Amino acid sequence: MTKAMTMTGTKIVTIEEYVAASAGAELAEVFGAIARAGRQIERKIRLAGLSDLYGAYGAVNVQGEQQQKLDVFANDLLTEELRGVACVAAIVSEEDEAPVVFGHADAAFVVVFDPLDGSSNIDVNVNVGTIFSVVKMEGEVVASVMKPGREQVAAGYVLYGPSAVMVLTTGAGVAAFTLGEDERFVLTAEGLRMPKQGPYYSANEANVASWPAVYREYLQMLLGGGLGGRRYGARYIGSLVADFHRTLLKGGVFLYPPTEKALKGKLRLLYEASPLAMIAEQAGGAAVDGAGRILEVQAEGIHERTPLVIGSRCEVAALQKAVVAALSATMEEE
Ligand code: FDP
Repeated sequence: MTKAMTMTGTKIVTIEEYVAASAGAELAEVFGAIARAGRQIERKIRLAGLSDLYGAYGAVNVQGEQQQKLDVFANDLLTEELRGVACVAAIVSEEDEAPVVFGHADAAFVVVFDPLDGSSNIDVNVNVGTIFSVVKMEGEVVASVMKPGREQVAAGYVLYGPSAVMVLTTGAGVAAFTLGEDERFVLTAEGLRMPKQGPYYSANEANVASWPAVYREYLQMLLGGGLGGRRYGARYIGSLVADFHRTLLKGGVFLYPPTEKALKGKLRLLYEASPLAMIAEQAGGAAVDGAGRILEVQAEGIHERTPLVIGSRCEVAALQKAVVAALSATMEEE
């Protein structure tokens, strides 16, 4: 990883400046809007206990999940900030059943996002995040966002933790920006690389009994030193952005396999798995839905779910190999 300049260094680079230099002025405006929303969301989360912003909003979203007050706040903020950007044609959000179309003529992009991921952690003051993906507007909005993730123009997330960090890629490596006291996200690392193999696995092990056998065996293999003799430790926050951020920096694997109740897993393809997969690959890591690369999956709906295994190349490749072998053994039996 290349350490970028810090607030104490001589040169400070903001997100807008970085994206303008690496990917052009229009995309810089999109990131500027997300950064402004991220800054306000961070502040609301920090002060939520003082302003009665914990707890349920009283409605259920399209996923059938109880919306939290901060989910609604974050969704409204991102929507309104992005509405103000002329090159954004529409947004697709976890919290809205259908795309919100802005009516900007000849707009180049659609932004897809989960405004506040991990929201069951909000009330207990544990890290949450915003995940987003930028795709080209080509024809209809829905068709534009349902293309395989390899066609994303850019992707990123904001992690609201002890510090607020935005990690992003525009297809030329991964950079991280930290929210400073002057309310700007400034470049703090670029050229981030995920270790080839890591020290941790990250999964909700309460579900193990309902995972397919191949995932159970994979976990046993990790625990038994079957991957180069490494003894893995367990880490699970239950907030995807935070679990992914640790995996990006330290290496290892995060997995949310299919379960008996949720055959396609729990996580969403377009605004959770795909953007994080783009970041993982840009950092030298990998992401699969079992047998296949996440970035090749053709979506069938905007709120589609997918199993997700993401992290260091070594751990992800081992899982993928095991799933492919299990599938071909099943096909031979049939
Ligand atoms: P949450 O339900 O709190 O919003 O996709 C949502 C998500 O959190 C992810 O952030 C997290 O990785 C996962 O669900 C946690 O699911 P489990 O509670 O089933 O472990």
